[in-house]
Amino acid sequence: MKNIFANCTFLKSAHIVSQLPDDIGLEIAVAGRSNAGKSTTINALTGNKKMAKISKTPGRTQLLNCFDLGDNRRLVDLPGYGYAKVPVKIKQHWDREIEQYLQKRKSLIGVVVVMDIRHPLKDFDKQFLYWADQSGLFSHVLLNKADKFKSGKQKAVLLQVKKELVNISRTSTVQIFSGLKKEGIEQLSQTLYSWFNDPGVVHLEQQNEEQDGE
Ligand SMILES: Nc1nc2c(ncn2[C@@H]2O[C@H](COP(=O)(O)OP(=O)(O)OP(=O)(O)O)[C@@H](O)[C@H]2O)c(=O)[nH]1
Ligand SMILES: [Mg+2]
Repeated sequence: MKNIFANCTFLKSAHIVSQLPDDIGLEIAVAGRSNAGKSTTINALTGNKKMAKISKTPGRTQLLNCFDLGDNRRLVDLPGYGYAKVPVKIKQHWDREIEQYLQKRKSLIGVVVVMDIRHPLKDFDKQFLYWADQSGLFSHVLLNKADKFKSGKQKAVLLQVKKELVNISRTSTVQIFSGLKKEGIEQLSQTLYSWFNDPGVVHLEQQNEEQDGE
């Protein structure tokens, strides 16, 4: 299988939705609380430490950073949600832009939701996953920073999160991950491949359910 992520290139940064690349093809966004490791995840996935900027200061990613995977397939690194220290005006601007992006972007097929394994499924994560499911988007949860826990504890959290996810989203999947140690990359890339290769699956399933319910 060709590794499309290894051929990833930086496309552009958008301050506002209107600056994004044309809304054609297929796009996957990386979302999650500030500091959870979204940028680190993109770097690990693409094998390029400099692809997305990483910072020890939360709130670093304040733009929608777009990456090109070829054939009109893209990754988008979103600014973290739940970051309190940016000025209110900027925060409001971002909330509005990201909401616009998530609701209006036709090429968006799925979201990777990065969480710190030590603080999984915060309220906003749950709302986000619920919304993604209702909107017919794929979602995949990364329990990142797994290197902070021993394997037994990692598995316990995975089980707990799986249990809770059932009540939040019909389609969401979850895995243990460490962007730092590059653990779980294979499972993540397989998941994203499957979305790119069969982007209609979630939409179709939902349409069928709606029809069944009539
Ligand atoms: N131990 C450990 N630290 C990690 C891991 N992934 C990310 N970090 C650290 O967590 C911090 C935040 O990582 P980023 O990738 O910048 O997080 P982000 O979600 O993009 O943050 P914002 O853009 O500010 O929302 C950095 O100091 C990373 O080095 C991991 O798997 N393990
Ligand atoms: Mg970032």
